[in-house]
Amino acid sequence: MQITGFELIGTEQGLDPTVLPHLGWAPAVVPGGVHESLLAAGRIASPYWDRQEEDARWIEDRDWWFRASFAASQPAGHGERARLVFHGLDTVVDIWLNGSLLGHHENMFRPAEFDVTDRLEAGNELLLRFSPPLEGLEMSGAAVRMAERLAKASSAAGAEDGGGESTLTAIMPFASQRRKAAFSWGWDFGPRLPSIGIWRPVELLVEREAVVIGHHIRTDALQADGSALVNVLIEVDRFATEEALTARVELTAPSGLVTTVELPVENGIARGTVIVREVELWWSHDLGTPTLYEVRIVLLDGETVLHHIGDRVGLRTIALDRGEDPEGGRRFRFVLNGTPIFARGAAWLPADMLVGSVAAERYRELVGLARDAGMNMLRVWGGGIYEQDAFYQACDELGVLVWQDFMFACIDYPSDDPVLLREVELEAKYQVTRLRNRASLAIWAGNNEVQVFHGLAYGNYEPGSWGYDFFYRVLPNAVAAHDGAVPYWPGSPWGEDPSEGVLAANGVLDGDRHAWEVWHGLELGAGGGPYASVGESRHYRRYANDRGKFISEFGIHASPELSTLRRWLPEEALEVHSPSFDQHNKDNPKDKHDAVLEIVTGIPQTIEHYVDRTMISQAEGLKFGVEHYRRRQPHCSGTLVWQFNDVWPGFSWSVVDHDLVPKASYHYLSRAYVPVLTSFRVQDGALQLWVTNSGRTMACGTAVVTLATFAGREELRETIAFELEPGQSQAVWSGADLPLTVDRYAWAESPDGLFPSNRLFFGEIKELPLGTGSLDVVAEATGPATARLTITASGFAYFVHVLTPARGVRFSDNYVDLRDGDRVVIDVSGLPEGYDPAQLSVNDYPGDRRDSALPGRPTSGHCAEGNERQKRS
Ligand code: BMA
Repeated sequence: MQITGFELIGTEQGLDPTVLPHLGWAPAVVPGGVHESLLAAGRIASPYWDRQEEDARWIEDRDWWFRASFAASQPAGHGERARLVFHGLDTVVDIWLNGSLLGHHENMFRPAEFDVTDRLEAGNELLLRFSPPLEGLEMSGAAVRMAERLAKASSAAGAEDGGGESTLTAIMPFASQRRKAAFSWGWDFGPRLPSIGIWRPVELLVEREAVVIGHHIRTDALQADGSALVNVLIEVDRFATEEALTARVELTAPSGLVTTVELPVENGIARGTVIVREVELWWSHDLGTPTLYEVRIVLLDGETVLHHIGDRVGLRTIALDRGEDPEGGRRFRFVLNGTPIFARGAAWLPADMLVGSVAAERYRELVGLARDAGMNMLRVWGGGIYEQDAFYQACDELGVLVWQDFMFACIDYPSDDPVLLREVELEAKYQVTRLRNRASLAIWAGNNEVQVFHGLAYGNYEPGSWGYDFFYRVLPNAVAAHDGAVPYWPGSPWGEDPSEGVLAANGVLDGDRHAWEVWHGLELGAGGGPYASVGESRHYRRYANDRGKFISEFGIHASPELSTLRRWLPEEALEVHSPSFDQHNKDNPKDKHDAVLEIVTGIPQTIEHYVDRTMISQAEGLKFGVEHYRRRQPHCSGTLVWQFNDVWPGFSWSVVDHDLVPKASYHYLSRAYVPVLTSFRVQDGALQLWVTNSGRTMACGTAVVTLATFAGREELRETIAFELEPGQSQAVWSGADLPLTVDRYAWAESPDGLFPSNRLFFGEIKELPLGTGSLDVVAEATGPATARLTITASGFAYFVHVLTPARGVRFSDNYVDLRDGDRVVIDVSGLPEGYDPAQLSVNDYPGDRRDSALPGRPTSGHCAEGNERQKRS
């Protein structure tokens, strides 16, 4: 039974609880938290609107009490027990049942469970007190030293804001001692808004004699005859029976084929290997079907059913290939069902600052967007949360692999502290057990960037009280003991090639790396330089130096679309670097992008230009990076863009904004992440066409390459036939002595639709002779909320895009380039009912065209309404 109907109240600390009944309680959002409850009650305004974020700061300093009453008949029957399970409490909490203390808990990443068999009455009162999440913590001397060293080291590595006070130096030295999501204290992509409250369901479980407390359906091997060896483990807690028990396990394939096994329970465990014939494997969506089997587990005492549970699991093997790489160093390559893959994806952040109330539909939509962009892996970043079940369910069903960090990020953790150590042990066991049946789970990584930060500060990775014991003993042991199949990796990034010294953790010869040479302009192991200007040192061209084996972070900022900004900033703040604008950008300095924009597009002055130009810089940069890394397949075997989504409506590296509106980069990535990619590169003055096959089958086709001037003169046309093995990437054509000048472009297309068209320019975007053509747009309604746009270009049109009139509008394609006479058909869905598609506005870059006719741009009436709503909420 789920316990609902909670109420809450906030008080000063140290309040005498006997006065509580006389105070004014308000309904609480559970699962959810304090902020959500106060928002629903109209007691605080949206912290995301304008500069209201600081108005919510007081919440983290109060005590917050939650109460609920529930009826229960005391377990009367012989052999019954009752347990209260709090699946997620955020974070420092004392719990009372019927006036007596049940216990204290301070880890949001593992449940609090209590046997209440002898404490239940007919009517029960549950009371919880959440104390301020940082209460009682003192900054440790080690943390102070770390912060000082880091400030020095990061300015030496080229960080412009090195030495300034940040979450990392001011708060994490406290917060790292307590198991709460690190990002909630503010990060370089989000505000300080620490969630507090009951963030996962509360259940009362009445159990009889024995229950299944864990299960693991693990695919150990795939056999030549089309069957799979599946290891089945059932963990049983028998608390009131001495009888011989058995566990019956049934696996039902989509075809209807059932595999059944019955296993005796001995010492709390039933284990056995079963052969699943005609196995229907789980594949990532790009390589096959993410098939799931229905699982039913029944615990039996003779013929009597004591307990039963259900699940859905995928059968697949996953491994990490770290074999020798012929170009030097070691591979870092995932192998799914025996097939080496190129991981194409992004880093996943919590879907909102307020992690307890993210709807399952939001997870489904976000993961669906990732899948639709061709992504086959999302990395759950270590400064956030172990995600909600709805996230993993979406990944399992939609065929998206998960790189799972343990929740540690960017700073030393005092791993010698026995209380923290105990919490980490329990948390690791719980989370590994919780996620081990997820077909999507591809790897566990110890943390985000703890080793690199420690290495920067101290110059070594010697054992010590900085998390060493967690990342090299506790966490790998938990993965080995409770999973035993999914690989463990000590951190993201991590690498251990001795020739790279302290930079090995982020080196190019081994392991994964975070490529923050671009954007942050740091010197982190990929080499290159010296650079003529700050802009050059952060320019996306630097990706081309990177010979890393797996790039688990690389990113560039871009503004959300103007319609999103209008929903969260007041009209007068819609100016580049207005105080509200800058407050929605948490990276420092606020004009960091300018040095690169100056080179790529020119520095934008208006908000419209800011949106377009930052989107161009991000989209072109990520395209450039992904193409470079994919050409290097199989030496490089993965690109995970930083970052997929946003925790609030801000300026960040995300490719989908907080209103779930995709940025231009999302559409560029969709084209760069297709299984068969063609890309151009200029090598020693020659123009090369590359084909990269990341599919499971041969890629056989033709590519038509043209070289033309923007004015429309075609100077070269060649048809190239190619045949590539799965996993192969190679130049299939090269043209020497061609005039590769800024007034020309190269174009590749597939006559049979095997790959999307691609192009290469020979200068920065701002240098190209663009903007002389025109677009013809035909818009037709295809249903009450859908439309089709047919756009035809006269002259070359760059960055042609349709703007979204409302949240939730989806385009089958967007931000495309069209040559003279090219036509694109864009299907639009999710329009507001009855929306006239003729109102959709179509623009390109430089975009001045749109300043004349703007029928479909979000009208001020529409946005003003939205703004009013935000202000009121
Ligand atoms: C990475 C992350 C985050 C950070 C991002 C952007 O390395 O792991 O800590 O938000 O860079 O700076």
